Amino acid sequence: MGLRQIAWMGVLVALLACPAWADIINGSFETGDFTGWVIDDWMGSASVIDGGTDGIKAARLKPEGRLVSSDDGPVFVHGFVFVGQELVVPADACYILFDAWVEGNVIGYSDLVDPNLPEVTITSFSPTTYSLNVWSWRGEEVLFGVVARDTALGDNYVYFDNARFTNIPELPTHSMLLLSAIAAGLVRLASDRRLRVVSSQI
Ligand SMILES: [Ca+2]
Repeated sequence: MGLRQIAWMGVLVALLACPAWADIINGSFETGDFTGWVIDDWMGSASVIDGGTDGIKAARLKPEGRLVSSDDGPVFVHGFVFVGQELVVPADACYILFDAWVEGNVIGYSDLVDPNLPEVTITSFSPTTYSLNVWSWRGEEVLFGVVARDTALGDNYVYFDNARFTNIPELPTHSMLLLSAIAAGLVRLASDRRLRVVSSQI
């Protein structure tokens, strides 16, 4: 890889990096516990486990629904676990990003105010980065969190990790800037080569 390619890799990394604020306490569960977070686990349990998208620690929510007898036979009543944090959204933040995934018969939800009216639904079985738009909440206090609800009996989990704010604007804008930068670099590379060819012919 030449110096020019290394330079462009650096530009790419800088553009894609998500600066983290200190406003989310223990956002990656790096303390190994729920310091900074509030838990509601009246129908299940929550724990911090080894692993996660950073290979260190992540939260695991385990809702535990149950069968309740009724005139029509047993009915499944879903479990419920919530892990959240009260936050003041930074004035220049664009999104909260977080990584989450599910295992078993379970669905996760996330929102900035009321997870029962979810903005994001978590159904991926592999680690996925989700985003919540915080533009209209800048400077205000919100309750950000993830809810886990199971849909059948069994070992059902929602995993949650690496919550952070980002000030990077809309992805399409971001991508266009990136493509423009790459295009400009390629044009320049091509003109440099032409110059070299011309000069070698003189
Ligand atoms: Ca983590």
